[in-house]
Amino acid sequence: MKSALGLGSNLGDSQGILRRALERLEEMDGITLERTSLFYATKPIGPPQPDYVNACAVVETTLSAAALLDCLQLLEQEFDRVRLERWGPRTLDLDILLWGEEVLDFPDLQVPHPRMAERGFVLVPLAEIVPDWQHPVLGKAIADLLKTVDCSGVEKL
Ligand code: A4P
Ligand code: MG
Repeated sequence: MKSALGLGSNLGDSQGILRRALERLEEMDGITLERTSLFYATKPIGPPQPDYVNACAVVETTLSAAALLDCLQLLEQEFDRVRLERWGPRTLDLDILLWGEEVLDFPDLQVPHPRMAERGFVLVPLAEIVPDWQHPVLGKAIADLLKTVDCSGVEKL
């Protein structure tokens, strides 16, 4: 299965953390990193907090979506993520954005990521690598969704 992932960090050496997280992902059994976006400096959405570094990646995986989520959460822990508050600062946040063109709705996993279509910090890096991927709920390509959001707080690093 092809899956799109979102990466974010706004504590510590964020660019270094994202770079190492991508290396670690590639090392994991059942996950092949296919494409990685550039890194972007982004203004925070949510409570006041430092700017983020965001990126997206496309992986090919033999894992189930639940097993991929477990891997991502292990990786978050590896980078000492402290969960203080929802939408608050974090050393590493890894989200499953898309799972092929399937819709998943489990208590602990909703894909497409419920807030991805409103967020420039997701759509700008995602459109860079997979502009034609169709959002299965909205029925629009990523590049078209991108035209509908404010991207003023998103800048290439
Ligand atoms: N979960 C459900 N669906 C998914 C999914 N598709 N991918 C569950 C990953 N996890 C998913 O996540 C809480 C729970 O969501 C997980 O246990 C998992 O079972 P979390 O990562 O612990 O909490 P969170 O990230 O603080 O909450 P949430 O709601 O995921 O926040 P968001 O929507 O990810 O927003 N501003 C900028 N500029 N850049 C950012 O990256 N990120 C956020 C976090 C806020 N503002 C930001 C950014
Ligand atoms: Mg998250």
